[in-house]
Amino acid sequence: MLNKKKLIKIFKTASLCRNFEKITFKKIQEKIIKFPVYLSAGQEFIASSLSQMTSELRVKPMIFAQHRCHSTYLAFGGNMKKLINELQGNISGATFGIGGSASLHSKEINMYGHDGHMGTQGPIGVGACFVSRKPTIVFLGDASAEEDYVLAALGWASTKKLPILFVVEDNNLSILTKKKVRRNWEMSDVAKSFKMGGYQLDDNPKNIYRFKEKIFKKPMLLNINTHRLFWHAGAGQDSYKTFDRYKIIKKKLGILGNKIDQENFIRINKLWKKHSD
Ligand SMILES: Cc1ncc(C[n+]2csc(CCOP(=O)(O)OP(=O)(O)O)c2C)c(N)n1
Ligand SMILES: [Mg+2]
Repeated sequence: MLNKKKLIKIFKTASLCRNFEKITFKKIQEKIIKFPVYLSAGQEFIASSLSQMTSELRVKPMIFAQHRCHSTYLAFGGNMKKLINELQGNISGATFGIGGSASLHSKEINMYGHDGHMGTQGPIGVGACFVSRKPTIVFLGDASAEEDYVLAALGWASTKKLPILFVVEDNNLSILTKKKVRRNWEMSDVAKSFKMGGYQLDDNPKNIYRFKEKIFKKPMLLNINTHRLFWHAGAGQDSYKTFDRYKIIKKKLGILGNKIDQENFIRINKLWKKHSD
């Protein structure tokens, strides 16, 4: 069960991710960042909860993310200075200033940069897990999960009983196209049909945390419903009514929630200033 102490830890990580994206949003508007940026605000409790779970399990998984990966990188301990530099195209960036927002790579946290083709992280992650048998997390968008090669990779992961966790960050959108327009099935059912654990849940940390003891024992897929706060790419908002888990949990934590949020904002702002050209 997720107790208050652990919830606060997860919130601290989520707050780091959220404030990073909030400030990055401004930097895009100010044209300090000059290439496409995929903000992950709204979805940060997924990576934040999983990083808490893996650290409690004392597991440092291989991480295969996709384009919307800032929160994944930060939540699992990626260096923020290197991310700031990366977003400005500097050689001191996480991927030497040439990977950009979508392909964050970090040897320190075992995170493999994405190549930009939706869903390729599926078969690549399965292959890496198959040869190494190391605990692995593959993050997929709800649209990327639809790619045929992802489905084939799920089958192989199941057949070989790999210690792999597929996480579908289901924001119900492929750029602007809703899931119901694209398909009439769910990834959790696909996983079950491949004889692996397949679950449908929301991004409330207490619901994600429930899977702590189950992950990496056998292949499993968590389809986690979440909400993208900002545009697919760049700085803008599709709707001001979008559900915001961060706001709810911050409110629940009261004064402490506000304090953590403000401290992160000040700290990250300073860091951005220090590392801006
Ligand atoms: C194979 C391929 N087809 C199309 C694209 C263009 N494209 C980039 S992101 C995207 C939508 C991705 O949606 P999803 O996987 O749900 O991730 P989200 O952006 O919602 O986080 C599309 C169609 C691409 N990058 N690769
Ligand atoms: Mg999506």
